Amino acid sequence: MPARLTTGAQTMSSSVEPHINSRCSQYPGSEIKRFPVPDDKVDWTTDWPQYTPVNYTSPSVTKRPPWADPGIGSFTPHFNTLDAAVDRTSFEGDYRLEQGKPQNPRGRTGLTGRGLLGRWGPNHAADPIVTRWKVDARGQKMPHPVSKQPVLQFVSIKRRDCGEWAIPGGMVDPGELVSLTLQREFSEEALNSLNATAAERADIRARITQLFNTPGFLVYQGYVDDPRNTDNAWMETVAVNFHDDTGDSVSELPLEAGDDAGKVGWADVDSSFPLYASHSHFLEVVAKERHAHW
Ligand code: RP5
Repeated sequence: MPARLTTGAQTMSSSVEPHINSRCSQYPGSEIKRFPVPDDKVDWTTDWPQYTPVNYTSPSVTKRPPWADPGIGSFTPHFNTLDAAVDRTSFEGDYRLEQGKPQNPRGRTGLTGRGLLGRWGPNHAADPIVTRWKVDARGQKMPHPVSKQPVLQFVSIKRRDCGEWAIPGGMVDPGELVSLTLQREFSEEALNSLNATAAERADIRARITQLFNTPGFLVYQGYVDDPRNTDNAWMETVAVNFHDDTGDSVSELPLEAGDDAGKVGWADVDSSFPLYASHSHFLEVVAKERHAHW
């Protein structure tokens, strides 16, 4: 079986909505424009003989084995299963193969090939959502002025590739347990930006380990509406919330304020804060679960 999360975490089902970022005209990091796919043509079951998607795989991908697969035809991948250490199963169920290539389970994207993604089919990521309560100088929870509900804050990073704020997620390495990916990615993002002594770093690392050893709340597992998705390659993630309820654990991490100048910081969980890919949806689930402002 693939290395899936096995904590005592709860889960919440997600509704299937047509992807939007995956059809955004300008393909990231390139001059490529997708073939336009209107809402009523996203579904593969809708006959559309005029569909002539652009084919694109970034040269940066083909230069990165073993992170990236070779081209179809030059290797023999085993789809819909654990292929050696590479997890080619999908949270969306078995995906179809068209002319030997995986077909995006959420429909057309206007682009074939892999774009910027390394794997044909699902590309598995993990998203650690680390939260604390927003408190005043006396340590009292601060209710939102409009909703009157307490406000959560989460650790957010500014992505280098697009400049958008995001959850500090990353790719699951072949054979890696998702629980390890969650902690590794968070530690890399949170620690790399810090001006801290070796002793401070050791303390921070210990706090992170302690928090990630508590059972998280499994927020979501499945397809991500990521702007890098294509007809043949797409992002999937496991998003887990680790919450420092008492504020005496990772809440004290000396991160930069969450403004545009910083690369990592505590940001208020609020529906008006634009986030990368499907990340806003994940935070909405967290806010509802913890009866917080959204
Ligand atoms: C998103 O891309 C996932 O939700 C995750 O946050 C991220 C992983 O990709 P990289 O940050 O490694 O590029 O779809």
